[in-house]
Amino acid sequence: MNKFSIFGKMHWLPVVVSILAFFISCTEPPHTPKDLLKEALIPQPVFVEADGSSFSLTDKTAIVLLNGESSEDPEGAEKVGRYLAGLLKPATGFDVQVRTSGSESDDGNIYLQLNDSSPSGIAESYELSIMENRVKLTAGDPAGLFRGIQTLRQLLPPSIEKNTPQQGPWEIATGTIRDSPAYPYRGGMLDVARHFFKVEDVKKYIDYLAMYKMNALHLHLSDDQGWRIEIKSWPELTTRGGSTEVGGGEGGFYTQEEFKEIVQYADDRYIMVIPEIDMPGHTNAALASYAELNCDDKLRELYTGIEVGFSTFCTDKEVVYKFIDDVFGELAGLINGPYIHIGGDESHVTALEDYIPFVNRVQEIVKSHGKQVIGWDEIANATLLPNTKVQYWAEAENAKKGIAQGAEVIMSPARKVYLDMQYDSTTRLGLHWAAYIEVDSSYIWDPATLENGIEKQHIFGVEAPLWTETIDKLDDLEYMVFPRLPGVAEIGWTPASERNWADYRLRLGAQKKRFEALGIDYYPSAKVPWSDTLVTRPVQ
Ligand code: IFG
Repeated sequence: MNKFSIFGKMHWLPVVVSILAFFISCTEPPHTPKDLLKEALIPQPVFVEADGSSFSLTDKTAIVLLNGESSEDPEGAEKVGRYLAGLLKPATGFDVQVRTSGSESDDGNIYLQLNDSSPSGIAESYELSIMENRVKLTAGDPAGLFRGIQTLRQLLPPSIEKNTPQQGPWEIATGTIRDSPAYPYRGGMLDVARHFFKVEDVKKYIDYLAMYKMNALHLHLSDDQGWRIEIKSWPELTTRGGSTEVGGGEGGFYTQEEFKEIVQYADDRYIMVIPEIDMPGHTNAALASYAELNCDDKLRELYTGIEVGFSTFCTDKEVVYKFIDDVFGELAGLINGPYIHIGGDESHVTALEDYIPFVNRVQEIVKSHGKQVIGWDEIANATLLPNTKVQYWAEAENAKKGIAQGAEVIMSPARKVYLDMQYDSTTRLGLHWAAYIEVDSSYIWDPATLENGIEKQHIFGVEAPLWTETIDKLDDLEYMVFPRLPGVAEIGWTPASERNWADYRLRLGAQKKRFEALGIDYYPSAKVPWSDTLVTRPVQ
């Protein structure tokens, strides 16, 4: 008997396979972005226009550098092109070629064009034009191209951030983005004095600043608990002053070669490094390294606690100014930007009549080395040099004294952007002397209206400090920095008129998969609708 066997001619197999394929394809279709307006970008660009299709990045895509009209810095465009190729490779597996010449005729490429000015006339501006058959990014300076790359990066699926090959497709919604920063200075500060962070961790922090179009890294290199930068003419500063930290750990310091490595890494991301040597207060590490810096010529003990305001340079000894001149002379030769930060905060044991001439003289020393001064808001009690900038952290009256002298202000209100503040009373890390700062509180403010008397035209920019009395590892840094840092970046970049918490919280929630892809240990604030499925801006 010819029994029908299910293993007869297997005519049924193709039918089963196609039914299975249909159901699989219905479960999780790859996300094909079609609406640029729904993409969750941080900072929110100034102008976005969608045209409803998508561009596909493939293994045929090349990065082609177009010669903009008389661009001053052609190698800048190539540097950005190589950075982009490096960004794309790990997750896509594509060996994206960077071509220093080529025409716009070939389909599927990304074109970078560096012009000698931008339509907005604002530094770091860019225009990103995404068409079905090509992407074109133009800017008036390499930094603008670099900022535009960060937008392009956020338009790709979050899996682009992974460092192992991922499943595509790699599609980008089409349209046009024109963008430029509201403020020229948008920074993050890292206190490496209370707890030392090694070069690799500082580079990671620079990566985070770069992702959100920030352009300044303020490194707090010295304090009561530690001196973190090699000064060849005063070696005890690091051999002794760098030998410990809060809690008594081993501390550490950057050799000048390591510091130059940090500066180069930042420079490659169009981020300037601003070194701070805090003075005349917050100086115990130096006072414990060289007896002559003390008025009584007695070496101080190393300090591993977290009190402030108990130390001061001896402001009436000439050797102190020789010391400062040597330190700033060596530092000035190591940095890529025009600024040196002289601190000036919490000099509680320095008499005001000594503090003022001290700050006046230190500004002249910085100027003699070709750099401009930034200082905490207390320095406004001195006579500020024309380019000196005042960093507002606690006393608005000090900031206004600076404005009265014609100084610009960097806005770092502790109650809004001190990232070492606890989110709420349950946060296991951080302090709360200024405020508990949840994600919404850190975002819902406008630098130009926060304080009467401090208006937009007085403001150079914003900066989010991370003090590290209670932070000693990268995971803890990430927990305090994310998700508040992106909000500060948006405050520095996006005009206040374009910002509101109801919209921002949705865009922030859509960053979840990006944070996870990057291995960022962020604080999952209940204020934010963290979203796994939505990689685009939920419809409002
Ligand atoms: N204030 C001190 C910092 C640090 C901070 C911790 C400034 C300018 C409190 N000075 O902020 O050294 O201790 O939140």
